[in-house]
Amino acid sequence: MRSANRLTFATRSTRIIWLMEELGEPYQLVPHTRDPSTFRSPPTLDRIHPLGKAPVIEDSTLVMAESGAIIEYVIATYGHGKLAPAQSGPAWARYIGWLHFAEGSAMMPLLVHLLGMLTGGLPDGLKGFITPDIEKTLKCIAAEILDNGYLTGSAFSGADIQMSYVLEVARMGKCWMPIHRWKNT
Ligand SMILES: N[C@@H](CCC(=O)N[C@@H](CS)C(=O)NCC(=O)O)C(=O)O
Repeated sequence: MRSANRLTFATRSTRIIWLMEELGEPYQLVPHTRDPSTFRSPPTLDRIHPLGKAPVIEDSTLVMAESGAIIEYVIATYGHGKLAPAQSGPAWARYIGWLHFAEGSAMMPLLVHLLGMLTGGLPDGLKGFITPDIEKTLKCIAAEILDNGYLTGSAFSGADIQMSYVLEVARMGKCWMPIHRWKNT
């Protein structure tokens, strides 16, 4: 693969770097530095993809954004059967469920919470709205890991890589706790 673009400072791009390392596939890492005052991506990323977000990959003539989709594409193209269950049956259904859940549902309340922390606090109404979602999300993840070891059963997969950054945001937002403690909540 030609490049996996990384926006410097703890970002979702770590998912793609981890994935490429797991697969042992060669890739070129291109760091982009956030604007220190706005914390947004620099114009160099807009020149690669109109969304101007990281991660974004370039593979031959393909330019692709959106981490979950990138993971699915990379595993289908370079996985050789690794890091995803076969494409049918309950393990695959769980796999795509977690892969989509990460950015489709789990990330939003956690990110709103984190942005609130970093910008002086959330209004009570918004806080009250997202807090139950955060609790349900984290309990659900913890239950799955405690029961099975990994999110899609006993095998490590791209879904674990995708969900790892959700836990990283929970950790940054001081909402995550050691896994065994969830049992008693
Ligand atoms: N849902 C997208 C989110 C991409 C995203 O928001 N990336 C952040 C870095 S973690 C970014 O580029 N932020 C800079 C900006 O929005 O200006 C994905 O999973 O790839």
